Amino acid sequence: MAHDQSGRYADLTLKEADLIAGGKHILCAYRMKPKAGVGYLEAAAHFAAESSTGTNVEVCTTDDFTKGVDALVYHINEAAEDMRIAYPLELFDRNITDGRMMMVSFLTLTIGNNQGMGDIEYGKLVDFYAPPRAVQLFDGPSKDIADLWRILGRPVTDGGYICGTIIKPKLGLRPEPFAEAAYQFWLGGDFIKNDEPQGNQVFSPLRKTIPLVADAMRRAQDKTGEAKLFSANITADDHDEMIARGEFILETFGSDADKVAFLVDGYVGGPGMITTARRYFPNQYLHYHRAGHGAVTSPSAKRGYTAFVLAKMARLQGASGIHVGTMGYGKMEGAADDRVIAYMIERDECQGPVYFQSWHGMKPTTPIISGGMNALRLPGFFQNLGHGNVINTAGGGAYGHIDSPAAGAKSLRQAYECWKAKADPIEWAMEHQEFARAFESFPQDADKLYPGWREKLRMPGKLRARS
Ligand code: CAP
Ligand code: MG
Repeated sequence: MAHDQSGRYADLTLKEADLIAGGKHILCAYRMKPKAGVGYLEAAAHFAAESSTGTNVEVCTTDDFTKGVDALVYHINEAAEDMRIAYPLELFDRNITDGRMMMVSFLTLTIGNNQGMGDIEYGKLVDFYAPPRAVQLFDGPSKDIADLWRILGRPVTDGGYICGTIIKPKLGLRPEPFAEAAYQFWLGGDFIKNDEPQGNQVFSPLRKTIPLVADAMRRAQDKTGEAKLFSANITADDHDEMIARGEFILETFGSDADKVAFLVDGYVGGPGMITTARRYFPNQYLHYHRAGHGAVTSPSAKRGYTAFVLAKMARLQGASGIHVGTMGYGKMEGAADDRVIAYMIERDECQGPVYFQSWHGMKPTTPIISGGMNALRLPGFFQNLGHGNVINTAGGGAYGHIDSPAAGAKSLRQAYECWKAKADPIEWAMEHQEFARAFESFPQDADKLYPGWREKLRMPGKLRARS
């Protein structure tokens, strides 16, 4: 067991407001519980020591300067498991090439060794505050949703709902059926992403699939007269492999390369992959997919960090968009008040669960709404969020529509328009065929969300929607 270091690594007289006004610390709020028998402040101080300048004992090499950069516990509330630590900015590693901060260093300190300490039951990062200097020292996004709205020919503020899908099945399509699935959706929708495991499988080599997708995009644009968007997965272990994929994709899309986003699996891949994409391809929209994050962000996981923290880190790193879940309306874990995740990344200032954060003009990160969504679930989702300036990708919701992927896409857009018009969804369905057919495509959802829909939509003479 560590000796009590609270004399050095805790100062409960420090005021949060003063630390924020000083601008010299990153503040972190944890839900922390010590192991049985360990005092709360003692555990907290050891946590701060291990996360900054210390270890479990005093070391003789420590000098006065070292002590000046200690992380300090400045607030504890044992009953609420609330522990807050101030990390001096000097603790964080900076690039030798350009002096900027790096997210790996933030992670290594704030949720590094402290995640496995013997005297800590658990410690989960629930919020952090980045002072103006730290916001300046992260890349932030280079492209944002306004760039996509511009390509789609829409207003660059409040350009509205971007209707998207994920090519499904998740794996197992060869190049031709893959490109055909893309074409069929683009006849009705705006945006397609690779599903996160799709890359260069032997049955669907990237060098064969991507040219067919580029051709499908061109044909869909010709047919509809509308611009289309594709988010291509360039996730790979190797930096050079990511660049090779990205360059091949841009070259292949040629004059449509501006319509390509790059998808990177930032949780499994880590900040290095996100920064590779952000810095090497600054002209492309960077799509942060977070597969695997539930291992640490799930409310059932007591360690790690929350989905809110993940999203906030993603904006600092430069993600143009990140998945934020469906706030309880889709298939993935989530709750209505996950709204704050979206608000934090899209606004210039926002109150988080603990800290009020200003972004000082850093570009926004788009909330990407995905996971079990379909046209029937969208009106409630928009009602909860309060706006529709998002990218929504619905795989099952598009390819599961009984008429066609294009009809699935149209049903999604009609759902957005229904919410915008503040219309009753069943009434709306009577006037909008694809939306009406979504009720028949997803009858379990329809029964749950719109009881009585069968009678209302199918009563003889009442189904005004064309069939
Ligand atoms: C959705 C999805 C996304 C999830 C990830 C999937 O497909 O493609 O990866 O949305 O979760 O594989 O599940 P469906 P999150 O539309 O068919 O459900 O967005 O919460 O990170
Ligand atoms: Mg997926």
